[in-house]
Amino acid sequence: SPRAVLRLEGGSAVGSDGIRAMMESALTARDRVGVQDFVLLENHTSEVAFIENLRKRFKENLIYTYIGSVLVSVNPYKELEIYSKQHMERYRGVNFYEVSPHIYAVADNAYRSMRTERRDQCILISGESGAGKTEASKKVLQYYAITCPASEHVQTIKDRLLQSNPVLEAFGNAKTLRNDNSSRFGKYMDIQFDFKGAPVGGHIINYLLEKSRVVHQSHGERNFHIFYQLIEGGEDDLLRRLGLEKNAQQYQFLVKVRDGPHTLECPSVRKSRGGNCPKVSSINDRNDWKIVRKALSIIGFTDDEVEELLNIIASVLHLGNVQYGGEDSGSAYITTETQIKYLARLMSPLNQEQAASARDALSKAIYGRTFTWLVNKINDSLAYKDDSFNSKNASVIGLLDIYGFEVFQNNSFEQFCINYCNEKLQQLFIELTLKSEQEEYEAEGITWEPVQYFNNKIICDLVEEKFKGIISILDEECLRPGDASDITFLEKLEDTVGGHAHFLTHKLADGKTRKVMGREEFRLIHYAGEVNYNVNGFLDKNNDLLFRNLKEVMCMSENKILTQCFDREELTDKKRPETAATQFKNSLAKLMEILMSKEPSYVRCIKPNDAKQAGRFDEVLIRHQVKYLGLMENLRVRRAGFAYRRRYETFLQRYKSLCPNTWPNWDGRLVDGVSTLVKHLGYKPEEYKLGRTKIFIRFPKTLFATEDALEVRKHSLATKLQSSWKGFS
Ligand code: AOV
Ligand code: MG
Repeated sequence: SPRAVLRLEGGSAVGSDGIRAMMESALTARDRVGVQDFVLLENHTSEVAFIENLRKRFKENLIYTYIGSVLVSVNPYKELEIYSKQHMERYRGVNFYEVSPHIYAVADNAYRSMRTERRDQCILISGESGAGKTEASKKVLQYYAITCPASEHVQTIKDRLLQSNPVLEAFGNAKTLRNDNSSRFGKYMDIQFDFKGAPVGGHIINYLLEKSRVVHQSHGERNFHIFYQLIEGGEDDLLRRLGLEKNAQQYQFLVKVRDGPHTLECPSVRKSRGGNCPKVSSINDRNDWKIVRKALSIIGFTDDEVEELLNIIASVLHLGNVQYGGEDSGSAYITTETQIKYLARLMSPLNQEQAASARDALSKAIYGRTFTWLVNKINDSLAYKDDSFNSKNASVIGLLDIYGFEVFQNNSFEQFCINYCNEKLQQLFIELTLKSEQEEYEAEGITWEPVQYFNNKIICDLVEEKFKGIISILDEECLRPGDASDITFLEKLEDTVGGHAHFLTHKLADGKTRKVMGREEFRLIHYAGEVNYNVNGFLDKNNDLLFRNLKEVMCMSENKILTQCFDREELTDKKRPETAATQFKNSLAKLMEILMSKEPSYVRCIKPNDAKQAGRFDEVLIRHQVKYLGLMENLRVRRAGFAYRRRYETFLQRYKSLCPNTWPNWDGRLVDGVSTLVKHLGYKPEEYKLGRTKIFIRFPKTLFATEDALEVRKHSLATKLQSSWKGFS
């Protein structure tokens, strides 16, 4: 109940000092900690009131608030004591509204819906970079691992599910300017449950790893965590075998700073700007190494496999240290003394620039494919192998944690893909929240008035439409022989989508130039903000080509992982592979289908400040997120109809003591019982509606009044009881 929760959250003691004190304390608690569900706000159309409520709660470390069934979460940037086993227990099997808002409530609710309705669920976590998506998804997984029933086999799966996180984060996360542990790949994880509700298997789908990070990072950012973990934490023996030194500064891929996206490297620049940020105060690479190494074993990697995996990681670092000089003839030669003779042979017909870029392409390919191999390997270990278990009969909860919307000084192809992915997710949110709300009213036979939304479909179309979307145009330039370049791509964009309301370049309609934009940039007006993309490198990254002879060498490798990553068939395959953007687009389309087939729960994460600091509530930043996440509209939709809805049995059970006709039991039809009850309570006809299975209450204050009446009733019962005790003694 809202009141019960108010007391719970406010922590105020409700003693036996009489009902007035009790009511007052409940009310002051509400003043202090705000409302746990935004639909209870008196002034629900006011953004000021919305943000004030968030702020009150944030100050009290109440980072979670509902909008109906959507959970809004504000990143506290500090450890809170709300994730213990006791907390988990508190949320098990309890109704959404009976306990204070929590990610565990969302997890539990999805689990129970899956169990009782036999319907697959998914939990969609969104928000910008650093808002807390990955942390939230880990909390959900931990909740299931701790609270779901387990046998010995299930325990193994639970452990593996949990341990897949540190491994994938080591290889797929990195420090960016926005987040010290930023996901650089998208992840969708299915957790499969058997008929007893025990997690018996899992499956992960990964989306577009930002592999360009392997060869360059912007100032203040890092390469993937695993490189530093290995160098900082790797045992001396191991490092010796891998030929690595215990000093990240030795490796060009770890110290190189290149600010622009895809700026061709220049040795002199590199020398003068060496030293990225190998150490980060919030990260303990040495310790993380131990965690990752242990996790690999738990997941089922043999020592040999781990060694081969690390061989690859080390090779990438060595590869990065291969450097080229220029000959008078223009051909490159390798200046570093390394044993990698094949590189010398293969790369010398290229000029210096080409050789460096071939080296980088190889490094990216090796790393990217190894990452996919890793995901497959984890999937093998999560697959349920018992023949008696038919995975088709399993119920599934899907967990989506992708890279959040991001804007940097310099934005390239990767940001374009990441932000496009966020557009798609927002689109899904719009469709599903609107749709499900509408469906509920329909199913219950209640008339409803639709609410106006900003629909970002227009931006999704701009990016993905056939023939005239940005990705199509990019592909066209990638396929076009001759003079196609990043700049001709930009020109084509101007010709084709120049007039689009969400697209801009430096060219103004009257032929003048827009000064704030570079000549190599286009701007997209995303749902979450405006982003300038520099087209430099778009074609290369989209083509994602690797010299054939480099592939051949990889196929000949003795490293078993590499030979699995580079399949010989690829060498004979004449078909042109799909471009990176098209692959991504198609995989997102598939993802949307998967998500649409499940019942969604939403977690909307908000980042409180850009400084990654605890206790700082940056109002401007938060207001912006509230706006683009569509939270006010979400609230309006929720309120446009009815603020509260309860199944008849739940409603009757809770309030039946308030009416002599329903107390202690109601024998007739539930709907008649509820009808009798609310009439007795004095509900006016415009305040509520009776659907097929639920009562819909329009205003929160109606329910509050009923809750108050319940408090009074309980109190008078207690007083009666007390006086009868007194009579005894
Ligand atoms: P993200 O997943 O949304 O960003 P994370 O989940 O990695 O963001 O959160 C960023 C950091 O915020 C974490 O490393 C924690 O330090 C802190 N944090 C987040 N949630 C909590 C919480 N509930 N309690 C305590 N600290 C938290 V990105 O992957 O960059 O889009 O791509
Ligand atoms: Mg993340």
